[in-house]
Amino acid sequence: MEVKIKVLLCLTLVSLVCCTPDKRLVLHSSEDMAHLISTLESKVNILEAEVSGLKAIKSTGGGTFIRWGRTTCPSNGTEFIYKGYMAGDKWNEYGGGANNLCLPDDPTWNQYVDGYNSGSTIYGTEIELDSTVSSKLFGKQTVNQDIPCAVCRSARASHVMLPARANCYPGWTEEYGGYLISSHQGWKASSDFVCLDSGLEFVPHGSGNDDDHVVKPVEVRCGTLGSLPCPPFVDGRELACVVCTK
Ligand SMILES: [Ca+2]
Ligand SMILES: [Ca+2]
Ligand SMILES: [Ca+2]
Repeated sequence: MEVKIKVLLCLTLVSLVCCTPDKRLVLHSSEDMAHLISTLESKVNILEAEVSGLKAIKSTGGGTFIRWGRTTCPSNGTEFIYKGYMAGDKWNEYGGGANNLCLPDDPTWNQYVDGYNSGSTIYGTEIELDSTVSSKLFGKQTVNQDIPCAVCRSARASHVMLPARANCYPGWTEEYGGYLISSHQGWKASSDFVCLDSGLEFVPHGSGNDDDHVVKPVEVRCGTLGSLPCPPFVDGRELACVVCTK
């Protein structure tokens, strides 16, 4: 079948080359025709190789995202890379990084000096929230539970976390949804706004009140209490979020 396609393509090209009025080519013998077909076949082979290369690039493309609060990746063709622990700054300390990290549960090391040597510090994360809010958002009590995370790869190259949305815009695929979280405004440590999965899992044995890196659901302030408009926002309402890919 492939050979037939090549021959048909060659003949088509021959007819184009031979019969275009302003580029008329006179073939004197069957050898001329054979040479032309051979040349065109070589060009087709080169083009096929280029197409294969482009297909390979496409198949190895894609994007990554962190699924906060879960140890697995969505079962929609998404690839699992690793799982671990949500980590960040201690809630009552200045400095450090303002972003959350997903530390793998199988760390490896370069050179090191055991014992604290006045470096920057990083801690595991727990969530604190009103018990009524916890029941409403997650369907269970989550106070002081430590939060896991998973890093996932989607063949869909673009990803976006939509704050204040419970669903993706048309044409996008939902990876997971939940609630926006960050640190509390009264604390020294900052924490970036990330999307915590509503099907929150807990780190085993993490229910203790560790008070290290701590996050809370984000409640929007609007109207007379802020510069955001009410509507569309509702003052004090917990913001949903969703991670979408395309
Ligand atoms: Ca805890
Ligand atoms: Ca706590
Ligand atoms: Ca509220």
